[in-house]
Amino acid sequence: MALHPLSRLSAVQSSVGARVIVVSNRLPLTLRKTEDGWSTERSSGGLASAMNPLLRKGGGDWIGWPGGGGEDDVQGRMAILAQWAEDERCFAVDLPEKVATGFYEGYANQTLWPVFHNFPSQLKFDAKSWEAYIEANRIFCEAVVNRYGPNDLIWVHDYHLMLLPQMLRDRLPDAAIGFFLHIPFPSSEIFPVLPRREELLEGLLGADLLAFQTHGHLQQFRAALLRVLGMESKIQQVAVGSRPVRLEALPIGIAPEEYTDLLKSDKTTADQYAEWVARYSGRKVVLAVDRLDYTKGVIERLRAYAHLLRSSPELKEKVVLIQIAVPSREGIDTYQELRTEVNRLVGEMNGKLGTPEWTPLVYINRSIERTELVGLYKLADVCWVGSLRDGMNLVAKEYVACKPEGDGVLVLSEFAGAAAEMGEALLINPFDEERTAATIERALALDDQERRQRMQTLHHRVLRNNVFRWGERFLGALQEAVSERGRYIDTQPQRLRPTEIRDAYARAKRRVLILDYDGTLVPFAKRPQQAAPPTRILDLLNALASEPQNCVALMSGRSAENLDRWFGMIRGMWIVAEHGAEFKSPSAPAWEYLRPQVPTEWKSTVMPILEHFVDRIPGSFVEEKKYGLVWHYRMADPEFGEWLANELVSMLEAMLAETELRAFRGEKIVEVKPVWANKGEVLERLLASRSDPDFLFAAGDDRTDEDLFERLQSGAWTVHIGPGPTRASYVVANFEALRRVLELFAESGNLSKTS
Ligand code: ADQ
Repeated sequence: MALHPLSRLSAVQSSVGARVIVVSNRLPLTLRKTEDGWSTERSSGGLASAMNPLLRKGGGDWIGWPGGGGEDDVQGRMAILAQWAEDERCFAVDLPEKVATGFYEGYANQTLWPVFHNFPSQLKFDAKSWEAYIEANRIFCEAVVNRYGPNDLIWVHDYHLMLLPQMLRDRLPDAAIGFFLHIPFPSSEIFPVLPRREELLEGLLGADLLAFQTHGHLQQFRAALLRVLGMESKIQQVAVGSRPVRLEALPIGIAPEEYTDLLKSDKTTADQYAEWVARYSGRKVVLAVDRLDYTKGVIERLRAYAHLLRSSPELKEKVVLIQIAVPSREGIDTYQELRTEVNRLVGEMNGKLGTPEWTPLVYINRSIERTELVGLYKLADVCWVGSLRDGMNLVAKEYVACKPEGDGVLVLSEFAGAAAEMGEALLINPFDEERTAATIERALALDDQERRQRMQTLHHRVLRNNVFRWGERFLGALQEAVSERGRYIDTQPQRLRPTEIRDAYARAKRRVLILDYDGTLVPFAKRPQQAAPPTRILDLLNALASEPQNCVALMSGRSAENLDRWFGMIRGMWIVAEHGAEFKSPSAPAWEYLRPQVPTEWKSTVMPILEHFVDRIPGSFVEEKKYGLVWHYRMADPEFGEWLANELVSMLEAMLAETELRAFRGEKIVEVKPVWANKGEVLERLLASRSDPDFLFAAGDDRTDEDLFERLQSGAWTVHIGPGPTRASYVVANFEALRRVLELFAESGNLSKTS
């Protein structure tokens, strides 16, 4: 016997063991005004379908907008809302009408929705609707804070509430906050189009966990972080100061029993199904079920269907397309225009292609009951999901759940998130009318064995990757993210205490000191040539290198020629150039190379790109090194420079993805170099020359030093100069503070000589 969804729900809750507060724009219940006053209706739509069974009796709270406002029967309305809170633990957030309109019909659905679905041409923006969006998020924040108790898990849903995670973080700094984006995240070409994009990203980063429908969307989010905020991230994590934010791809599923139970034993479903079988006997049924939204590709589908009927006359009277379209966002002009256009097309097609015995297209423009929907899923020979862009698309999964025997074909747009995990469907590009029509024809003619094989594989996957599993994975990841937060803080660098390190230095017998140059021993100069070492630094390095217990290495991104000129005279010191690509040890007279042969032909491709950036911002210039190319923008306008640097890195990252070259950002530079030319690689050579050191010290201020810190074992004294995230164990405020530490080393060396 199939398990009821609610019993699964308690399993989710008990395995998670904490109370969950779900926050979404809409509650799963909606207020409706009838002649007798207010009544309650259960919402349809992806989010409600997915979350309802997960939370209905699990003891969690759901916070959202209840629909229906105004001055009518205020008392009756309040009474119903009180009942919802009592019986269903659904807590209504009331938004003033003006705020609700600007927020929902304005910024959320006319600005965010089109941009996130790759329709920037549909974007409409005004500052007032943005203010309303902020205000609505603030009101939601207040409602969550009022319900929050220690150890609750807060789960924020979707694009309406992208500012909420940070607002909550400000009010509840220790709370566990997760965010799930149901819609796609756009590419980094499109995302920057969005007005107020920085605030939105910063709003999201208040969460402990950010989850997306697919890996593709997650990667696009990371690319936007880099491009818009200049923030680097790892596949699964981004650091916001000292707080980690976990990143996940968690495709949503459905509650299969909600469909299969009706299929097995519901009388209305069975009666409807029998009636339709009789009505459509001798004809193949193709089904499409959508909210009436321009992203769902309804018009494209109708055109492709017309194309099919014209190009394959043998299908005449042999096929019917049933298009269900639920009215949606009717307060927005674009949606009304869409509705008019669909109505026109339906009339035109049936008028031109139909016969007295045959209506090729059955169009239903209303919401239908699930009992009916399941009957249609069972009936349909083909289900046609043609989204131009979709976060997931639950219809694809619902249809597959209703095909336990495998007697149906799913035709699925490759631009729906569902395509990432439903490869056995016949995939289409819905923008290609002709090929889409050909795929529908193929679906109608697919042989029995292939059809069953494809559908049964899909069916098992949809049953397994259901909404309960999704919920469990999300809440599990959220709890892990919160505990990672603790571990992360434990591993944050401490301030370096000069006396403590001086004592450790004095006690040691075999020391290794690795020092970066620019930003570490000296401040940054406007041009690289201007940063020549002052006598004080040369004396200090001389003193440290002349200690017999010391092995000192200067590691820099500068060229060998430059370093030789400035430091060649210091005896007993290793010099490492171009981040480790070349080095000179005290025992060898000449420079050695980490790799014997290094291709440099890539420079002629990358150079014009960097030069183009030089043209775009006065004061920037390109430095050519043996192994790398560097774009410097220290003397350029700082804000524009940062912005262009983000753009340049995003562009180069995509271009260099398949090569051994990487583009990375340093202090006011973007450098392109081979990935192996890094300070971590050369470390092995250095340590081989001084086996078993009892004092290992490395200091640096930028990204290239992080490679080194990562390679050094935990007992090493790794020191980062200045603010910013680092893998080092210690930090000092600036190059002067580091210099004082090195002076302490030199003094303690002198003391041991005189004592
Ligand atoms: P939606 O854009 O609403 O959801 P979708 O995933 O297709 O899109 O879900 C629609 C839901 O509404 C399905 O459960 C379907 O059965 C139901 N439905 C559709 N037409 C109906 C009708 N005429 N009558 C009754 N019910 C109908 C958003 C994202 C999606 C994402 C979901 C869930 O846009 O990409 O899959 O959230 O994360």
